[in-house]
Amino acid sequence: MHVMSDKIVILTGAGISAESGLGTFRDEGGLWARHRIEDVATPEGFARDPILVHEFYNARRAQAAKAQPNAGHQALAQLAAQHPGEVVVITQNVDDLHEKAGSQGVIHMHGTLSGALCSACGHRWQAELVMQPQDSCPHCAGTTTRPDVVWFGEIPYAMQTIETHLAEADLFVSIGTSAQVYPAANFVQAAAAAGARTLEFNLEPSAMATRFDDCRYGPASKTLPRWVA
Ligand code: BJW
Repeated sequence: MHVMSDKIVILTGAGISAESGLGTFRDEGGLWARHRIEDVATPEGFARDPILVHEFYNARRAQAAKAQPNAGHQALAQLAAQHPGEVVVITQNVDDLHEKAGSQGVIHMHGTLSGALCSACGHRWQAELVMQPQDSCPHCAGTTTRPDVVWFGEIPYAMQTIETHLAEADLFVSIGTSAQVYPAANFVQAAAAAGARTLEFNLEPSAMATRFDDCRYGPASKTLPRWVA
């Protein structure tokens, strides 16, 4: 990477995992073309039909377990190795491909497929590969177990930590996100307001493309290794 920066804050979205075989949400043929958001990605949908929601996430958990990181994930892990202590990865993704590539301390603002959450007491634990609503909570024995992911209308994880990172960023990089979902879509503005340079990687301009200082278009498995080299 040619730009010397003190703190590099990276936001990733579904596009970085697309070339690992995990579907995006809003691209043609994406998850939201085949499933109704209200049914599978809201607390109300889960309350109406928990079995349907578990089927949706069980299938994605099985797919993610088999997936391997691509050159884009690997480039970000390499970047962190080249700049020790200076790179923060915030992901909207619920897969673990950044970790499989060697990234550490990844902030999963929309939760993880590997987590289970008790709707009754809020306890969290490691999910089985196949989850069911009647799975018993190890803390309160409640039987309203859900995937530990953030649905519409819920508050994403680690927001205070993220706000601090954005305020301290010298370079903010957004990768493979359509920037249609808040609060992540606003991170570019927060980082720019705090004085960071901003850079977007995507196949095409995102909804926030005009807010970035610089944009690189193409598959992340090609553009990121080129950037990091
Ligand atoms: C490639 C590529 C390749 C493809 N290389 N690129 C009205 C106005 C403003 C806000 C709201 C509003 N009404 C409601 C809201 C809030 C709402 C919201 O944003 N709604 C919008 C629809 C308008 N947001 C919320 O409810 C959030 N909570 C919240 O706001 O709480 C209030 C609060 C916040 C902060 C502090 C205090 C209070 C929660 C949002 C939860 C989102 N959950 C999901 C599901 C997670 C679990 C799961 O995975 O199932 O998160 S929805 C889904 O969208 C998932 C994703 O993380 C998220 C973003 O999607 P992403 O990653 O951008 O994917 P795509 O498919 O959209 O885009 C892929 C991109 O990759 C494309 O651009 C491609 O071009 C590109 N690409 N291949 C590079 N090879």
